Amino acid sequence: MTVAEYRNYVQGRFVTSTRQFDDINPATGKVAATVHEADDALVAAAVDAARSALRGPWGETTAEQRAAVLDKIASVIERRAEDFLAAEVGDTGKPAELARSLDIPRGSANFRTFANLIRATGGELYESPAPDGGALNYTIRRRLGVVGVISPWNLPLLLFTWKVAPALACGNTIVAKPSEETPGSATLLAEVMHEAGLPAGVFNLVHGYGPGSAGEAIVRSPGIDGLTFTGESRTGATIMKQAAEGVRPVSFELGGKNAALVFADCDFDSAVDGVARSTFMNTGQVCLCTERVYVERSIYERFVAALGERARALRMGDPWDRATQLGPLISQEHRQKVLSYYELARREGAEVIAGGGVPSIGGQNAGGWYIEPTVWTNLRPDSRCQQEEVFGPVCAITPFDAEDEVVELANDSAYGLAASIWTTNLKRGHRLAGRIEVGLVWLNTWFLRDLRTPFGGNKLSGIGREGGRHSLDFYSELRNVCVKL
Ligand code: NAD
Ligand code: 6OD
Repeated sequence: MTVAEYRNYVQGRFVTSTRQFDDINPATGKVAATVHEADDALVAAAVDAARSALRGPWGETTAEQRAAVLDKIASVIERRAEDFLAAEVGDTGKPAELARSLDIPRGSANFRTFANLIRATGGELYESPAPDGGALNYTIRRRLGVVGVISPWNLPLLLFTWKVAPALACGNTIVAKPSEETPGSATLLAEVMHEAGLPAGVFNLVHGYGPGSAGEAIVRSPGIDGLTFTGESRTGATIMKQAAEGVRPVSFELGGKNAALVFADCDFDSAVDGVARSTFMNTGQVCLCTERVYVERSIYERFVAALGERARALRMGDPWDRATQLGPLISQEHRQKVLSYYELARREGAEVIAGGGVPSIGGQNAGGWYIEPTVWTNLRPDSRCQQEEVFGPVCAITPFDAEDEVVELANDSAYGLAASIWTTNLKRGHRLAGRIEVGLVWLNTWFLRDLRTPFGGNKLSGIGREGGRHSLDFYSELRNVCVKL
């Protein structure tokens, strides 16, 4: 098996370093690549390169010119889709079918969306009263500067490009770090940037870990004008403290402990399908995944049986096998964490309806970090398993009797990212959408995205919104010009 080599990309050149670490394929437990870790000096060089590039031709580009570059990047991603697929599946072990239908198309769609948006975005204009005549106030949009992008491992290409694309659309330059677990698709993206003719220094990629490594070096660098981060809430809190130095803006997409509310009048089969997908997709490693399911009592027993059945039927194994529905967890360490919740749930009195352990997988995937999809009942609302984000293929089901009661249960969380409501009573659906303390509500569906809509969370789940013009508002600053007429 060939072991790939992932290098940093600084000032338009691929750069090695003296320190390297292994990138493990979670579906086999074997080394997939060697990654060159950027030290403080290389991160500083990347920040310098990004700052100089702001003063170069990129700083003078029009929105139309940048949109054309973004479209070109999208086209190259589409042409190299199979390379991205191999990198993404090799780094995450997720089923190739999932990456083919979700992660890879979103990589290019993120660039196309923000290309179209920046072309169409205008400013505000006010005709204002003023002594001796009037005044005209208008806004112009100017880039934020050098943007630090730090992203997680669960949807590597999707989440990385979700931030890189709007940052470029607004005319910024970038120093970006993908997760140490999933450096592959970001490295390919650097090749794409090179091929698309992005001027040297506009996009810089550094590899490494968080604390004491490239992540912390980006955050601490005074040359970074704004930070956009997706990852754990705890990491967000650490980054926020460091970003306070220099009063730099942050955009945070953080953890979740998302609820599904299932009413007796739902379309039963599609609710079971939807909750199963929202619990188990990507082996539960999506920030939007459902971990708490509240089901109206009259259909509770039937729902528990049906979801348990779904969990037991899921096929795990080789990500390249079309029959595989569930990949491994990202790492041995993460599997240990999820298994510790499986143990804790038992101590907290859970009844284990399905799963709860490690499956036996043979062949070349015997060393992968697979785990059984799991369904719990009988957990108290204040139990740790109902309050803490597990980030694995698991949910707890709880019965409810009344609408007010389920709203209170859903809102009993330190997180506030997403919720899904399953009911054919649309009046009730709209009413509840306004009462649940989250940034995203899906009614009779889940993870159906329009990239123009605001995306983000409340409480521990984040700060700010990205998506559509909300991304442009973070990655640029508005300047008001007042003209006395
Ligand atoms: P993580 O916070 O451990 O790491 C995310 C990134 O931050 C990685 O690149 C890591 O190297 C870096 N990092 C870690 N500590 C750092 C520090 N002190 N300074 C600078 N960089 C640092 O998160 P993860 O385990 O990669 O991802 C899983 C988490 O991300 C889950 O909590 C999940 O809910 C959350 N997430 C949220 C969203 C969202 O949109 N809200 C999307 C995806 C994932
Ligand atoms: O769809 C998106 O734009 C997005 N940011 C999804 C986040 C998923 C979390 O894991």
